[in-house]
Amino acid sequence: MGYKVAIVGATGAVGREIIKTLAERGFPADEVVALASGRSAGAEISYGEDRVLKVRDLERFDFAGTQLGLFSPGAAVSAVHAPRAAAAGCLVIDNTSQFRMEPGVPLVVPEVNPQHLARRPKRGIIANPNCSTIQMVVALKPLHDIAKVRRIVVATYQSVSGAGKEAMDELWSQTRGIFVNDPPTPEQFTKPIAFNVIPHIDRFMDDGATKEEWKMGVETRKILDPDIQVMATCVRVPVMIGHAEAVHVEFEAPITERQAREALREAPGVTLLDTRDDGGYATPLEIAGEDSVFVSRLRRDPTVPNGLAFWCVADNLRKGAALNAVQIAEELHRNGVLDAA
Ligand code: 11C
Repeated sequence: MGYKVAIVGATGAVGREIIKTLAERGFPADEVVALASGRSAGAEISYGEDRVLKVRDLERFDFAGTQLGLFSPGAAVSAVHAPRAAAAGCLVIDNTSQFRMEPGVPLVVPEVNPQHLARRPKRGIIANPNCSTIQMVVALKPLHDIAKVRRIVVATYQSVSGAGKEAMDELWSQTRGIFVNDPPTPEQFTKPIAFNVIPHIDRFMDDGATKEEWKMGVETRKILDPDIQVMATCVRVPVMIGHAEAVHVEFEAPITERQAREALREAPGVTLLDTRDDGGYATPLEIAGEDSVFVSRLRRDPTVPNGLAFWCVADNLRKGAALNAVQIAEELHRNGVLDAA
């Protein structure tokens, strides 16, 4: 027998990707309920080849009898409805930043710390990390196992889909606007995003970092190792789907480039694409829709002891969000945790 699964934020870019991913991977769901704000109630979303889900109003939905909730509605909505769902016995996988750093809420990337999925967490909520953290820790895990990561300096190149569907529309209309002499008016971003790059994602914090940069540090420590130092600069680029990162890592112990290559070739969730010739590296345009974290441009960093540098790219809507959440659900299913709900 399959589960009753609720998708909260079903009409958003990530919500739609979650529905698609559940169908593609044949997740054992008997019933999938699409939930969103009352405004979207009645809208239709396809599920698999031949089914259509009619969106229902989240506010009116009773989670009793629903074993699994995949949430991606925005932090403020999760803050109210994830605990409500958990209290009704529904195990929540929350894709927002609302609960990630709270004690008692596991923050999970299945390739890195699946041990947290062996039993139902006390609060009934499991958090999905931020997309830019997920792809970095998937690539770092096999290297950390060899030589222990001490410090990371990372610059990100993040696509507009990370900021949602309206942001994707804004990139499209600004790009078009430039060709028809209609100057871009920024709404979703602080400056024009077409033909530009913007070193600002999420709000500024007291120390001058942005919250996106802060998340990369605190989340990496919670998932991989509490001693790792992270210095991040997060940048929005005019790309529709796929985040890229230039990652510079200092390790505790020596690690050769060859050891790193071998480990990355074997690592779950990683594709090493690095042939050191024209085009022998991954870019967002060609990996959109793929499940892997692609690692390219791996090389020694001779400016620090035990240093390596690499480039990594992943589909932020899939591995960075929907796929990671569905992989968490699959692992919970394999462990029998959902049956106890
Ligand atoms: C972006 N990484 O690209 C963000 C989107 O904390 O879940 C995801 C924000 C989050 O804008």
